[in-house]
Amino acid sequence: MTVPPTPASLVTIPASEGLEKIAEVIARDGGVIVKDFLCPDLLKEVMDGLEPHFKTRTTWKSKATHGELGNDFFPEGSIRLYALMSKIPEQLTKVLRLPLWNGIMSRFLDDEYYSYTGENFLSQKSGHMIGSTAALRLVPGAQRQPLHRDQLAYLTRYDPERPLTTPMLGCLIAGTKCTKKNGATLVIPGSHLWGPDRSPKLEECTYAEMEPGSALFTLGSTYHGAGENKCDQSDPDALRTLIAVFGQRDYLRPDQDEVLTTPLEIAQSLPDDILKLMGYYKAVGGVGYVEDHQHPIELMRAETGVFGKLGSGVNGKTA
Ligand SMILES: O=C(O)CCC(=O)C(=O)O
Ligand SMILES: [Fe+2]
Repeated sequence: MTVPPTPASLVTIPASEGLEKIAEVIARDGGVIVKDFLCPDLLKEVMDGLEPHFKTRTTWKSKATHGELGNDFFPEGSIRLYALMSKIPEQLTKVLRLPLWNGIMSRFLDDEYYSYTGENFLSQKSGHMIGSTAALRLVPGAQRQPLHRDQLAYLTRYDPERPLTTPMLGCLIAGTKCTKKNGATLVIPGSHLWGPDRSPKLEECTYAEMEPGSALFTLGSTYHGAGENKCDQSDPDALRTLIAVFGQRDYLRPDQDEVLTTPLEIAQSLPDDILKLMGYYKAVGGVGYVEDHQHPIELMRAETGVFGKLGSGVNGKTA
């Protein structure tokens, strides 16, 4: 009989231990749980702000608009709220200003760079920005999510020469208790050092069980995924809610923002192949989405009715 491997464990560190220790563990294990990352008052403000929005949502239909990440990537039976700046701007502003959130993002995403412009030596340090924000609720019956590396959306290959280089960092804040039973995130510590040909196995996972206010930080290369919610409706911890505040390298975007700089009247008259070059469609891995992982053009069409249909698209067809 083969004995299943014992999963490596995920370390929990109180926020008060400070950035250095936290960053050290993330670099070593690919992730860490930071206890008391949000104080109870701010956590309450965030959750109170989210609740009315959750009420407007139904459970996720997994095959909706995100085939790029494979079928059933987002768990059927989860309730997902995206673009939190449009929903809880004041509360999210407070989270984004937390020195620890910024410190962790900065440590793994900010880059030092230099170059010559003529004889001039130009030294620069890049920063980080929001990659995406979401509130992820699992209700009883929600299915497990496939194990994945978040950086898959950016089509980033693992580079053994620079194992800690990732385009983005995950930050999942526990809005509720997260338990093995209600769907705590499954994580494979150490998997940030795996090459691209090793597939993640369930037996290698540990559960990121957390108290409200704790946060799970993961490198973009660390395998993880939402657990299954096996609770009864009557369970006091039946709902599992995480607030995702993901960061990414701030230079990962077009040099010139065509979508913002082109007036709507002009953009509306352009064919789809040109709109694609301008950024009105997601990239192949899914980055550049709006709302529930839709292409930006879908949002524009819903608002204007005509977007992308007036011009002649690729091969004379419109999308
Ligand atoms: O809901 C979770 O526990 C994890 C979610 C996640 O990994 C994702 O959506 O990328
Ligand atoms: Fe993920």
